[in-house]
Amino acid sequence: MNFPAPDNDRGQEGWLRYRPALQEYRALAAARLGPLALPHAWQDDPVARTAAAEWERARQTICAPPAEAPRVVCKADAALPQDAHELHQAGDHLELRASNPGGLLYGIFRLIRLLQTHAAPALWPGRDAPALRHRLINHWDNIHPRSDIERGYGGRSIFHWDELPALRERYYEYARLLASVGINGVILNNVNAGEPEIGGWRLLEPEFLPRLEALAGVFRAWGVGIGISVSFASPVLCGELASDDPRDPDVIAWWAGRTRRIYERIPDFLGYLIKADSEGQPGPAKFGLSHAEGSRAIAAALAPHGGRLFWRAFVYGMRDDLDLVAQPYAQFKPLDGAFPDNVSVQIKYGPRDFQPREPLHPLLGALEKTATALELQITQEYLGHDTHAVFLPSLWEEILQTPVAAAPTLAAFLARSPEAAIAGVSNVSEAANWTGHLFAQANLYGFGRMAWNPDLRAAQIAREWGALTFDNHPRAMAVATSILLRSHRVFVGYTAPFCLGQVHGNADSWERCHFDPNPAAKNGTDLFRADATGIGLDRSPASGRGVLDQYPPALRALYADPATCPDELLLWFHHLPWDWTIRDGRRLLDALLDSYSRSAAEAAGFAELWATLRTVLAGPRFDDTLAKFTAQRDHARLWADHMTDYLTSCAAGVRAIPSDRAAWRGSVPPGR
Ligand code: BDP
Repeated sequence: MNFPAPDNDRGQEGWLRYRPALQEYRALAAARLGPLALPHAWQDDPVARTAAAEWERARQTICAPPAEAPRVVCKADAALPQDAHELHQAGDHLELRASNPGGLLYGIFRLIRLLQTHAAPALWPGRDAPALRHRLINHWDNIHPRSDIERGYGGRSIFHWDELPALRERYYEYARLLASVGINGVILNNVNAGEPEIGGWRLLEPEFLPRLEALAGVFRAWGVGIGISVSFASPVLCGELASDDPRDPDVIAWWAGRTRRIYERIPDFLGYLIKADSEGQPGPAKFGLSHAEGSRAIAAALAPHGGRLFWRAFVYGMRDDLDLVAQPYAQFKPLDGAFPDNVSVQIKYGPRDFQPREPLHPLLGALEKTATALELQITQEYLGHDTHAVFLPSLWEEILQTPVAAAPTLAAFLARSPEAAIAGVSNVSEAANWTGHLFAQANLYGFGRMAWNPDLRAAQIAREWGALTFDNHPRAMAVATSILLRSHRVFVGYTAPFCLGQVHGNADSWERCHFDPNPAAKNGTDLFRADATGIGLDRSPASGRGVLDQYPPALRALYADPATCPDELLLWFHHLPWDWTIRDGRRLLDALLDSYSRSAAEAAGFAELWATLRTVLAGPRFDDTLAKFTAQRDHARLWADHMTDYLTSCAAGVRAIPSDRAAWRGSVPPGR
């Protein structure tokens, strides 16, 4: 059987491949699948109309129901929570109740997913509601004059600001993909909005308003709001004021005026995202003000319109007396409750910077009087760009299920706040298949699903994505899930075993940044220490770094002792001798070297496993993905060899890479 049928999809259809269902399934399902009947009040609502059109597209292609099939009747039900829906069989027809048109759209996408995966009609009824109010994508896309994505590893931006307000078909398709997994907000540009050469601050200039308005119209129809990243120095950068002091009445009036003009044209505008006092971006520190004080003028400008300000906690450099990873907590924890109500503090999952693995950021779950937004990175900045297959829901599950100070898990902590948010840094670009590597689509898909339900498990998401992407083909699904569910462990195994970080090089070329290993450049800094005495960074209580003091007592006790600290976090918290005995009885150095070589071999196995699908999956998706797995195999080998040589030399007290090895760095091209 050649199913899924070979086709020319390069991956542009993503997981929304509406292919005809098997004959047996159609015989079972089609008779109930008439067109959607909208409640009177929603007849002209753009989101409800989108839902009806999407339903037509799906039901006709997947099941081709008979003309007399009873309508699927949608009813508005104010008793359901925002964006929730409930589906049940009512006599001869299906009834879909929803709180709002968004709830209807998500209900329709859920039903379509059930049809795509051939779920028996008895399994269709059900109720579903998002756990979090804000499910956001953050683009790190530059505006002008460049249209690349932060650091270049993400490819070209899908937004063409030079053409807007003229629209491209691709914007609609993108909004559709996002809505299908429950995303309801998009920040359009890079957080480094104050950089002159990438022009993010310009989005507040009047000439950009019609362009924003045009994009807002596209996304609105799919229930997705738009927002932008702004610079703290916008009043100055836009050339209108000499100061950006947030206490200055002119500055306050400037923000209010600019923001009002946006809302006049985009009443459902989401708000702003800001990176302040971080990596050179301006902020309130120069006025001696805290982040909370600095947020007030901008938050006040948004408040009358119901807008939100997402204020990032990715900051360092202000407290040089502290370990880098301890700085955000030290700055933000004392400000709990001091931010205006419409501010969320947006916190990366780990305290360092989106490493392949990190312990949970201690600020997550520590803010009780301030809304928290969890920031994840869907793009694989430190995880092999779009060359390596790395299924991030495995990492996110680990993070979301970690206990925090105020709740049994981070997921539970987030879900209990009415303004809770998850933001994911986008991995979407101009690539034909959106994400470069086909398997990176699984991360976008998985991000949406986990933002909707942070308790969802990676294994379920992998199965869903495999079924949707490979049209239920059992072998393709088995291969995909087998690779996906091992991929994060394997990648960590050949790049950062035992939480050894951050050994990626910055590289002289923009595109290679954070792609190749360069441990020699990072050793001896606050990142890691490898010398003749041992390896890892000492953050134990005895180190005096104060990092562990920021964790809840149970985690503090667990991490403080190298005998109880989980292996996967060991070298983050401890500097240990090379012959330290880890829990399974091996010497640390042996275990490290074993991890590199085994994991690189396992990555090579991904290419072989994928190649077994040649006969069932012939077509560009197969070929493009095989090329990616082959490059991953080679790059994993390079990582393993390089790290093996380097650590062996450190253990011998030499600390150098043999010159015949140094030459290969840079020989595997990154994906884009
Ligand atoms: C780091 C990136 C840098 C971003 C920064 C951030 O290397 O390009 O601007 O994070 O999150 O991961 O602001």
